[in-house]
Amino acid sequence: MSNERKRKPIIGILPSLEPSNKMTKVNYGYTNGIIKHGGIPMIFTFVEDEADIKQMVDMCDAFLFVGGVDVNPALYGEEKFNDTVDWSIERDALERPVVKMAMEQDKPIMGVCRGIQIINVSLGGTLYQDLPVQNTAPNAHVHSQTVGYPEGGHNINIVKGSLFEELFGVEKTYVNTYHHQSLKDIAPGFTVGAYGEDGIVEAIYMKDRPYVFAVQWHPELIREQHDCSDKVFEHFMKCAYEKMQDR
Ligand SMILES: [Mn+2]
Repeated sequence: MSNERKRKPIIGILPSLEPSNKMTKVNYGYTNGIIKHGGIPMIFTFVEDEADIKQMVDMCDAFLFVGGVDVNPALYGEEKFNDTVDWSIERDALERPVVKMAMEQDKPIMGVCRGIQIINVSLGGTLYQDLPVQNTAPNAHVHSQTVGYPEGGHNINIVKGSLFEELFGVEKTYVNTYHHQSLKDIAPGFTVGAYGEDGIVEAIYMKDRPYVFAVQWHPELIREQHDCSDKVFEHFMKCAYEKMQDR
């Protein structure tokens, strides 16, 4: 007789950092989205030793890279574009190796906002450093809404035949938007799954690993109002269960 329940996947969350307040932070929307769909969130700390980082990675079944500040442009071979560009040395130093280790271990990865950016850069892509200045599309959106959802967001067009069309079952959906940077060159192996109507990349995934994906909007903030955002978490946890190794 056994009363052991099946183990739930442990989701390593790469948190935000507020050095001025000596705090690491994660919005409840992320942890609650994971819990709702059957995972256990575990928040990383800012250890520096690569072997220590690896030990944390080994403990997790999947990884969530959350929103926050810019990515250091030196990581994709560019100089700082202007004074609006402001990155976290600590987050870059932790998240880059975690992306690479998670890929090596073939575990699911989800990125949100800064998350899509650090995943793209860590695997060879580049960014627009200051989107309001560099987005010269005639119909350029404001990607930093100042009012709540749904008033302040923008539409995204879902790419036909993509993972996101499969998940959402729609051609277009309205998302929130709070990002200073966005994807320029897409890292090798990734496919775009959604664009803003101004052409800005709003979602990517790997065709041969559909459990590695990321979005530019903030699904954790609108899960309860926006079905597609909840489906992002649902898909992530489904992948985490499927890829979870027995141990
Ligand atoms: Mn946007």
